[in-house]
Amino acid sequence: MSKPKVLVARAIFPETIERLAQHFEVESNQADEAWSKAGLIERLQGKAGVFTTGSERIDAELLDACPDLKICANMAVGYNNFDTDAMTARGVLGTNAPDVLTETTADFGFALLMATARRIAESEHFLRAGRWQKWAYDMFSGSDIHGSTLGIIGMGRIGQGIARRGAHGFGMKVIYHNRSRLDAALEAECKASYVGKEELLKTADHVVLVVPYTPASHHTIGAAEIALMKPTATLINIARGGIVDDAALALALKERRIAAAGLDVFEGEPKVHPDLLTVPNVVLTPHIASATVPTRKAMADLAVDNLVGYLVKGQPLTPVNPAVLAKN
Ligand code: 8YV
Repeated sequence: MSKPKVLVARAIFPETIERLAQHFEVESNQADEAWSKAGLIERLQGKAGVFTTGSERIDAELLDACPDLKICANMAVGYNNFDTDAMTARGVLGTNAPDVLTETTADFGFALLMATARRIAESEHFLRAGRWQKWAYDMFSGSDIHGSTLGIIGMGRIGQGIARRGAHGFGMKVIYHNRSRLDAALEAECKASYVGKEELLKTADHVVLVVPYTPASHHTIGAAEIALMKPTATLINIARGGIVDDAALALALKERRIAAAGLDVFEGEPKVHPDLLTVPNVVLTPHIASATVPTRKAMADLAVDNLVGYLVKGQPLTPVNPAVLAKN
């Protein structure tokens, strides 16, 4: 019997391709060419599955043009690149890659928080530029992490990981806001107290964003929300581009209405709002929160497991629209 065909949309570990090849006829993109939507659609003809990374938009137009497609396996926990309604309506399963990146991403959130609050990137640029002539008592004074108030918006697995690091490792007071409140045991474990969004913005010394992107979470932080924050506060976005109004943030940073920001994700990335590139009080990283070799391998493995699980064994591991399974 011939093997089902799958497409890997972006360059990936060679061992990921090898694993897929044990079960499927694989077309890959190891040259990491930038495919247009039409190019992606063309390559998806006859394919039962696609391995996506979060950059490929799977929408009604694409699905209608690819009638053989049964599953889109994202190598990412976020899946805002999927139009899940359109997928469900056409019986196409989507899967994501949760859990395997939680601790790595929480580590990075904390690293970005510390780099931002303690002005590590800004002072390093100063040093590299040969501008360090003498020590001064007020050189690059930042804000403390230990003992401060950490406000987390989005208290899923990654948010909880950040809360644990802050509360247990740095003695921070942790407050959070989320669509739903955690159960008491989980709140106690994270040493986190539930507050309204406005209270969080007004009282936190450091605000970390970890909410998934949906139309409802678009611009969770805009000019009005920034205006509520302390002038000494820092804002960290490791969630998704579009959760923050980047233009409003760039202006606020320029006018020092908050102290600093750390951003790993951007509206319209890989483009970055030009004003963010010129303000000194922001740390900018290119969407690398999950980027350690073991974690990226685990994410790729989970995407493969989902493709094999669904197309070969009939049972995916981490479906995002399980209604498709019920229909089958
Ligand atoms: C990915 C991410 O690296 O998992 C997510 O949702 O944002 C990152 O970990 C990125 O989406 C590429 O797949």
